[in-house]
Amino acid sequence: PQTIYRSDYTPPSYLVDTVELGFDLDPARTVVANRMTIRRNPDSAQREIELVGEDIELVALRLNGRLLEERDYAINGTMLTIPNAPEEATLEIETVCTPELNTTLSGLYTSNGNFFTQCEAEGFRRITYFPDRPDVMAVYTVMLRADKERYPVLLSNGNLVEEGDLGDGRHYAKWEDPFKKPSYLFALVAARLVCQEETFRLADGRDALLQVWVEEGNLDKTDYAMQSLKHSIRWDEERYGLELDLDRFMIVATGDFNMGAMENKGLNIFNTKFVLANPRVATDIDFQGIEAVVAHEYFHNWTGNRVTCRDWFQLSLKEGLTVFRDQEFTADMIGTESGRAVTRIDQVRTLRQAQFPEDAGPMAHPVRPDSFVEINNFYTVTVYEKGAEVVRMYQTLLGRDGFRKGMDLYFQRHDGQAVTCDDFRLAMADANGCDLSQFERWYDQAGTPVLRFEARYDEAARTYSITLFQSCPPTPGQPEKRPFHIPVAVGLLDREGRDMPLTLDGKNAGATVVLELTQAEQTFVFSNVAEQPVPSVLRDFSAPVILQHGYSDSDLLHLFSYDSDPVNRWEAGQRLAMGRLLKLTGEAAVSDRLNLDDTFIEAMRKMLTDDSLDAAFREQALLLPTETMIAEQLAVVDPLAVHMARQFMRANIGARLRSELLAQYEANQTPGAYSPDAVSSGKRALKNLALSYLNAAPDEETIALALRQCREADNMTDRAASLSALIHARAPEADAELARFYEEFKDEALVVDKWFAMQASAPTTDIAKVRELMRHPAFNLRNPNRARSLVAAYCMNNPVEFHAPNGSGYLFWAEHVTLLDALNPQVAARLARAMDRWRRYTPELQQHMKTALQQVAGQQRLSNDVREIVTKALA
Ligand code: B3K
Ligand code: ZN
Repeated sequence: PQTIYRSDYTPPSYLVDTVELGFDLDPARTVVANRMTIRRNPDSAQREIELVGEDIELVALRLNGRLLEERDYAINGTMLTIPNAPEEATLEIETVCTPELNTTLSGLYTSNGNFFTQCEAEGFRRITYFPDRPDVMAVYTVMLRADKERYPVLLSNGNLVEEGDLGDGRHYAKWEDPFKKPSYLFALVAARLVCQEETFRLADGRDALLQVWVEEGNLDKTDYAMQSLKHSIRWDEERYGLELDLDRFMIVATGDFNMGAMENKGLNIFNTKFVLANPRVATDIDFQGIEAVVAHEYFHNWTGNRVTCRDWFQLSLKEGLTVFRDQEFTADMIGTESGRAVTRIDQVRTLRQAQFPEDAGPMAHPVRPDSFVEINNFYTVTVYEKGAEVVRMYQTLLGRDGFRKGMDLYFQRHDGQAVTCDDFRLAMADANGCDLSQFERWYDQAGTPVLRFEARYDEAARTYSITLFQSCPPTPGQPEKRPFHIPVAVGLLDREGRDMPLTLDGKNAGATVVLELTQAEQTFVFSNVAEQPVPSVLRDFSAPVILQHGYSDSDLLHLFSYDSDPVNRWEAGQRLAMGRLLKLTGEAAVSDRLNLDDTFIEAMRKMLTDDSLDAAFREQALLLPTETMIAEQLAVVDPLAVHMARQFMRANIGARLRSELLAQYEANQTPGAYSPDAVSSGKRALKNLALSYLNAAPDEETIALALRQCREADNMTDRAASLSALIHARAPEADAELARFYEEFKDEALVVDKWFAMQASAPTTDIAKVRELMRHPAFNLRNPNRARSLVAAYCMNNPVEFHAPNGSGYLFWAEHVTLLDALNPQVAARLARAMDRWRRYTPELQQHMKTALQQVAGQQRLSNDVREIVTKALA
């Protein structure tokens, strides 16, 4: 496989102005006619026409009406080149493909008999020969022809301009997208579907038609997606002055999809997981996911579609920015300050759970990578979530108004263009008259910066000085790092826990000040400091860094009780827990007599019972760091010891706070009709956390409680939580409840996924059990959601069983990465990443893991996707 370098970028040799596509849709043999007007790119030195095509059969090629013979062009692998071409030309290409055999779900494929496309990143080349790169933007017209009975609905990007009958049982629809777009935003759907639709008045007075398309029988699950879409349109108008630019906006759901959803112009295609919801089948988390993903894809219309990426190295230009926008939307939708904080805490948890490990492992890459083998491997938490943190830092440094000015300038300069992350950074800098050149390092340097501070109070001078130190560990290909430009939000708490008014450089700086750290080491001096404070550093998680703290237990308890910044208040609790979890892990490896101090339990008790705090916040504050997060703190990981330590802590909380947990369990019931709003879902979250702690130290009463909830729940959140509690408690009733659950929901694919995932991720499911589940009639490796719900859930969310000392989990992994790779390389490559951190485990486990990795690497036929992952892991 070939490595592609960012530094090798050259402009396309030819530009495409218009594309007319004609599809004769047939699952076994679809004929695609592509007629393009092209012209030589004045910015390119290259003179040949360059097209790419993959897994398609070329039938005919015409240049300005003349049929080309084989000697007129060359095909080399996926590349088709035409030398000696004129300045301007009409190029016509006819190809054939087989959608029903396309298990990769990239390009044109069928799902449950319906046609869908997925073109990002490089799927369009699986539909026709094309300069399939995002800096080639063209205007598309699409003609779809298909059997009328089987495919009554024919959709593509933009506006419907014509439809009708073709006689012979077939019909057609013609679509025009007035906006120039890169090929990765092309989409079509030909299907038997039904829709919920609505006209919606836009800010400028125009009416837009909004549609959510699903299979018949799912129309009772589209309300929330439709509502989320309307909220998203409104929000983008109000917050950024960005309007929907089409007369029609469609969302279509498919059960076979590699990721969450796709922002094709005017025709977003979604995984059913992020569309379908009602209280019976979807949890609070599912509702949240739908709102966020619908918003994310909608926001791409401006950040991604109107302004797109010059090349795939710039992916975070659209993804980091759009994730930031959907995060802000989610926070605004909740509205309250504490609600915002809870969403921020969720984001920090995601970074710690997934991005920091990625940044410290063999796949570590900058937000703007320097090279890749397979671009689909770079749709990562680094590009998305760290990318969003980078965008957030502009807002932290420039303020909301300054950030908005930067956005306005970005669109003013680049609407209709394919640009780079530098263009975005320059728009931010120029709109605010500031220099953001050092900020470029956030795009170029991989690894999570480590921040440390030393502070000194001078009683006589009434000054408090904080010295901040930064460093960044080496990552593959980047041994040395230069200092980052880091916004560090700081507040000082007095003895009573109140914020002290801050004076910096003689100026009043309020309760929280953003210190700009640009050197490896820098000192900031606060004056008029009346007493020795406790510093609250990195408030609101103002930068994606690891803060190595030197806090004493009493400092942390102080912050946990009083910090006015809810994120740092939560953080103090996490640090209190983490310190103990690490100690317990060390002890668990050598002894079975563990101990947890009263101080910690008392802090938890106080938090649990503090009714002045929202339930949602208390739930976050009581949730322990995950086993993955604990493992990241250890030089050598013994997953069993980590699991035992965390279980011990959970059981202790369950037993020692039993009466308080029971009281909160009752106090946070949500009677009446289910609503997914933040207050109700926060209550359910706290109630169900209480149930899970109680059942970490199970007895008849706690099991009876879970069983009653499982039998009486009228919504999936409560049903799933109680079933999970029964499984984890090893309750004798768990199996019967699992069976009843399956029977009740066996026709709801997304709920069956939950049923598999719940079992696969439970420490009660060992290798024999997971293999038995693989033989269940409802299991299907071809469907990505189902494969993830069982195989990936076991390999990634069940650490103690996956890392079984005999290596059985790793063999299971190797077997299924290989099987999946033959079907769907993208899904296989995600699963392959379960081994990323293999070098951190005990020597015995490492040996087994290496064997499994080598087993995969040694396969004759392996996709570039999986090969890149295992090669980098073994390097
Ligand atoms: N842009 C798509 C992701 C495409 C992934 C291709 N392997 C979804 C999103 O980020 O909105
Ligand atoms: Zn996106």
